[in-house]
Amino acid sequence: MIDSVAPKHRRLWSGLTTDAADAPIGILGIPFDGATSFRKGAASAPQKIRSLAPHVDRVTEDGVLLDGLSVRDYGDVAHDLDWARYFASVQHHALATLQHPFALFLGGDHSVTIPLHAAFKQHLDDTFGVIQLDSHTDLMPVYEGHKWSHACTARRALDDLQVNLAHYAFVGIRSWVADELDYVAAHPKLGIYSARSIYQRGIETIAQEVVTQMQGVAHIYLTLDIDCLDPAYAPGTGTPEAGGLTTRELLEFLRIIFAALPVRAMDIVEVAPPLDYSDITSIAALKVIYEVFGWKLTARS
Ligand SMILES: [Mn+2]
Repeated sequence: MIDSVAPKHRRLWSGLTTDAADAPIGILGIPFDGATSFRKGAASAPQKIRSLAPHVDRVTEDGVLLDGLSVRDYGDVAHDLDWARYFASVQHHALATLQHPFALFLGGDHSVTIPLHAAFKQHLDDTFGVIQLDSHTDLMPVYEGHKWSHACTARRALDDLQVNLAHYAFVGIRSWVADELDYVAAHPKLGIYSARSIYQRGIETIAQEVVTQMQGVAHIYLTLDIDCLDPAYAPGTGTPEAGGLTTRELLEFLRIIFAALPVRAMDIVEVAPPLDYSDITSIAALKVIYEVFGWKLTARS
């Protein structure tokens, strides 16, 4: 009889899950942190975030009831010690997830975005724009001997997938590898929105500038490296950088972007539960996810 008193939402994704092929949202976990340069732990993020979801009811912060929304969770891409084979598997499973009108991917370190971007391009059979929330630009051609380092993610999209420089926006930047400065100086069309510019001019102004930059882009992929947040708001991440965004600023930025632009796919990467305190970082990711659910639901109705 215990079951009868358990709230309805004490289930995966607060009871919103379905097996329906036409669910508005598809979810895929990529528990991989083999490409991190500093501290590991991101591999356990998908399961940690899922485990926290049943503690949240199916309501957004503005009181939007999510009962009209369903999500299909494909689980996690199974581990494989062969890196190339693993990324091929990620791309394959991402293609299935992208059959849904909106795809949400849970990393993993930021290298997992490399096969996710490849899947997005393959699915669209078209080019796309990228909004990268991050303290780092990840613009290294090679890092620590590998082109698939999490420090190379943006460069893979620009060099290998021919994403238009003018359709790539970096938001929250405050840390560089010295070599990246030369690349940015030589490619002024890239949109660089520093953490300092957000502090000085306000997140809404910066969000509007990103909307202007992306005007006319038909498909947008949003990659959210949780280290865009200040370590006070997201201590559980492999390469934290002081001086970042608040969780409130992140939510307000995303609210403007999702209202104005065709974001078709999104990942949340670099959440590292073993490095976290009191699950602050996973809870921030979960907050973002439920707000995204709400924006996608209200956009449909
Ligand atoms: Mn980063």
